[in-house]
Order: sequence, then C-alpha cells, then structure tokens
Amino acid sequence: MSDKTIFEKILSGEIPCKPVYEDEYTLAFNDISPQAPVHVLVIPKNKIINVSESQESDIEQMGRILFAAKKVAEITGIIKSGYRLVMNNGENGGQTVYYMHCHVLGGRSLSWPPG
Ligand code: D5M
Repeated sequence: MSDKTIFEKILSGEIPCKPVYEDEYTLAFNDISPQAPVHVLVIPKNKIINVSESQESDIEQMGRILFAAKKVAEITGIIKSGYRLVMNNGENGGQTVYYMHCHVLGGRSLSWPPG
C-alpha cells in the first residue's frame, strides 16, 4: 500500500489536476471542492508536511509558495479585489492532507473569523 499523499500523486502525474500555475518550485491547481469562485491550492515540489514540521532548510521553498500564490491571484484576476491565503495546520487547524498547501481563496467577499 502506498503512503503517498494525494498531492504527491498529483505531482507524479498519477492523479490528474487542473493546473493554474507551475514553476520550478511549486505547482498550483484548482481545489476539487471549491469554497469560493476562485479556490486554488499551491504546493511545493519538495515535500514539507506542514508549518509545524518545517525546517530552516524549507524557508526558501515556503517563500516560493507565497510568491506563487501571488501569481495565482494575478492569473485568476483577483489580485485587485483581494483574496485570502490559508494554510491549515494539524488536527485543530483542519489539515486533512499532510503535504503543505496554501489555499488561495477569492472571487467573493470572505467572512471573518473562520468557523
Ligand atoms: O485541504 C485539503 C484540500 O485538498 C481540500 O480543500 C480538498 C483538496 N483536495 C483533495 N483532493 C484533491 C484533488 N485530487 N485535487 C484537488 N484538490 C483536492 P486541507 O487544508 O488539508 O483541509
């Protein structure tokens, strides 16, 4: 049995995705269960589990995720109207896939605080 996460399977091409943006360090694709008109996930190409498990050596990669999120906002046309970046971390944070991902949510007014 494979212990690869779904996002590793997306990166290897085993599972398809709808890509929005890709560079040497990151891949961004549409969330399968969108919570807003724009809902894109940005993942690093090198595995990081989450913020809590990150190492100092992951700092550049994590910065790349944020910069890719900006690219996604440009590509999807939400850069001016605004958007939210979310990284669910661990059980209480609602993380279900243990491979770092940044949700890019936009295209409507988002409420605060989250549930
Ligand atoms: O978010 C995990 C997110 O991953 C959740 O919003 C659904 C999304 N997901 C799960 N499987 C897929 C596939 N195959 N394609 C695209 N999106 C997917 P979390 O922050 O861990 O709760």
